[in-house]
Amino acid sequence: MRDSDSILSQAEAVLHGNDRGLYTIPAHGLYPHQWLWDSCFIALGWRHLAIERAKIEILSLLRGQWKNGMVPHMVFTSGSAYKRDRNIWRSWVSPFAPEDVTTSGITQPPMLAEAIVQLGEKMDLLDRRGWYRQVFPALLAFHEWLSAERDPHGEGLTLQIHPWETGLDNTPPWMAELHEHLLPWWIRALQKTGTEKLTGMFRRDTRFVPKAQRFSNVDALALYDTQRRLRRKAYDINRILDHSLFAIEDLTFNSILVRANENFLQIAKSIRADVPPELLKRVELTRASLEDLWDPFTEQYYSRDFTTHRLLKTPSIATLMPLYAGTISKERAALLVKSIENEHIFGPAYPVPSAPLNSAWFDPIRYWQGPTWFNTNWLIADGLRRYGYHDHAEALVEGSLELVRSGKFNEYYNPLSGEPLGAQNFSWTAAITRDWLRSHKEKHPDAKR
Ligand code: 9WN
Repeated sequence: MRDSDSILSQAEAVLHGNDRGLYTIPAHGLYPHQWLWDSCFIALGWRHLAIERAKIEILSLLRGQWKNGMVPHMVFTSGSAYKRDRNIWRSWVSPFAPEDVTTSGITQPPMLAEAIVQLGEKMDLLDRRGWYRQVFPALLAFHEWLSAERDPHGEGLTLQIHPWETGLDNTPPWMAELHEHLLPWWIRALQKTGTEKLTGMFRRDTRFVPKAQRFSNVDALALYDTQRRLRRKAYDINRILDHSLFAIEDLTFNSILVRANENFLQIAKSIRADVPPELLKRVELTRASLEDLWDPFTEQYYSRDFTTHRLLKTPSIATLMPLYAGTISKERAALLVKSIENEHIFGPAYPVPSAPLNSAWFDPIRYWQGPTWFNTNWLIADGLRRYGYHDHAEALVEGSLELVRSGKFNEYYNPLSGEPLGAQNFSWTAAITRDWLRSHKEKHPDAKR
């Protein structure tokens, strides 16, 4: 067993190893660019080490902001080595893309406001207000874009157009939709003849991580096919929706949005900035509309099809995200907590699995279909505290820290055995470890952890 000081310094070494000056890559090899929600979680780690560096992490993310307000899910590293990656996206096909950097053409869960507030907590009042003023225009533009472009019917919930926008790539509810309704004929044909296996040769990800720990070849083909269709429509939401591609009101994304809105309003209030009345109304509506995702029969929340409003009743880690939103009733929160307490659902030896154990999709090593991830644990622990479940939150943090005591800061872990999986020296695992240990020390200076 290593003590917390050595874990802290090992976590710091991971962050320094992945630091590219302006931003921190998630991991060597597999993830050599900047990602939206990664940088937000990574900044939580940097804020305890060097607040200026933490600010740079967020500001460099904003270099990629589109003229219409979208903060893209990836900002690409420059240089000829990554030409192929930039070419997959070709952000320049959109008139809204920035000129100085190339980016992806979709977004990711809006963790920006949370990261901005968490950084602000490390500053004195004057610096905090200066920081908030510096980032407010970009944050406002992002929230206005989310509301205008991603909630075209004014329903309060935003729609997502690619599984990558949820941050949970091959998560069961999206994959179930894909397999049942949206798999293109040519991928079905490859699948039928077993020839999809050949495409494995062209996959870059499985050069770094064993195949069984990533998404399947069929899923990989479908993810890239969907991405290419979005590119062909120049990432123009009207053209995309006209062709009824994937459009899902994702539970994780919208739960995070509810909380992001609260943080956004807090920032605006603290600097006495005006929030357009239309946006204020939408914030209220979003909070209320999250309840439309509740299913009284199975007593849990789900994502929803944007067009038909059908609930996609496949449970996943998203099921617990309304705890982080913080606006659901105590009674509903209690039902969610029960499923975390249940060792056959979300409570195995190393919680919280990205798919419940009693799901047909559950696979303890396959990416977002079973393994335990640090960022979703950070969100759930935070939500548990908001509902007064302090002991549950502590147990979850302790259980997660147990996973890194071996000194391995992996991308994800087997929830049954604790085995480290995915990419090694993964930035947000290290950053969140630092955040948990440091925040705990600040609150309990004499504690052993
Ligand atoms: C696609 C960077 C990102 C995370 C996502 C995770 C994975 C990318 C991928 O890696 O997604 O965006 O290549 O699979 O699912 O949450 O932000 O760490």
